[in-house]
Amino acid sequence: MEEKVNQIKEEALKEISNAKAMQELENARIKYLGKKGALTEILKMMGGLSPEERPVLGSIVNKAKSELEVAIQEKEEILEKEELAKKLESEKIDVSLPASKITRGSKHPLTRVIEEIEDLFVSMGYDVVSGPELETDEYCFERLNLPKGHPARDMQDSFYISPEYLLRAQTSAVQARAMMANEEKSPIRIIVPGKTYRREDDATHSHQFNQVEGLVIDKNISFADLKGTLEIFMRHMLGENTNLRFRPSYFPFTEPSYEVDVSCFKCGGKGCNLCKQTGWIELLGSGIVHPNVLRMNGYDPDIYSGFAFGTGLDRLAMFKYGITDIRLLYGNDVRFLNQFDRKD
Ligand code: FA5
Repeated sequence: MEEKVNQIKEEALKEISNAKAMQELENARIKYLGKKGALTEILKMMGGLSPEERPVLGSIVNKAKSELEVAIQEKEEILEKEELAKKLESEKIDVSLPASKITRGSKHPLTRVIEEIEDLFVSMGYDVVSGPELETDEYCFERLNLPKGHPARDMQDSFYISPEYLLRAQTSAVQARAMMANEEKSPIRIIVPGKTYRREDDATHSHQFNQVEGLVIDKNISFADLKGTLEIFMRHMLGENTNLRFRPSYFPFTEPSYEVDVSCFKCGGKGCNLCKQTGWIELLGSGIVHPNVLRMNGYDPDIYSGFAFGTGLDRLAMFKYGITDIRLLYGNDVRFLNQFDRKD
């Protein structure tokens, strides 16, 4: 029996040493050490031996098994090294080549504009606040002097979720929220950048767009404060030589109301394609907070007055960066976005 074990062992060692690939080595392991392997089969025959012979044979077989295991492990290491060397040879990695460039994302032009506006207004003592995009009819319209059925609601074709809830059509909704949330009814100085939604879609209108709202409430706030603030705002965003033109307009939550045009920064006001030869570009709505709005949201209009404005951020970004179609801002095309990849 011992001779048989030795014979199997020698045969196995030969096969192990001749193995040229991992699979051949594995085949040898199964053939000799596997469940039905040659040495395992010998162990199974021990039942027919005398009690004295059994431990002797057991130890011979176990010794042979561990010798084969060691041989397999050693051969495995050799084959692994050989395979790695072969791979390195065939891949021919040139370590002197420059590493492939990691593409870095860049800030979206809208994010840049929002951050620029926030920095400016924070430096003037404003707070940046936000409100829900899924808004109630009450805050989006009713508390802004636009009761149900008011004809001015037609100017904002809105996405209603239910008769009471809609995707907010204007950040002005946060005017009412800020006034209601202020329990002491103390002065307010806020800007509200955020997403707004209307049923519109063309090169200059998107169903989802961004606005920034401004609201100041204090004692003795006048049109002069509104005008001065908007001049600082627009000159900061569009250039020091920007002029403003206030045109009387109508918004139910401000009285008087103005639409504000800025002098065309492309032609300096002479007239060009961008400003449709008028020299002016319409940019925002504004006005003096309507006494009804103050009253409805808990402020006494005999003590307090205020101004508010709301501008489309997308349009501002389009003018600032010369973008011709609003849909480019929402297309997620990296070729477009990469153009704004600056170091800041
Ligand atoms: C308003 O939304 C008022 N809430 C602004 C306001 C605030 C007036 C405070 C008075 C006091 P208007 O509907 O004009 O106004 O929209 C304001 C700006 O949002 C527009 O000048 C335009 O720049 C932008 N805007 C409006 N609709 C769209 C749209 N579909 N896509 C992109 N920008 C839009």
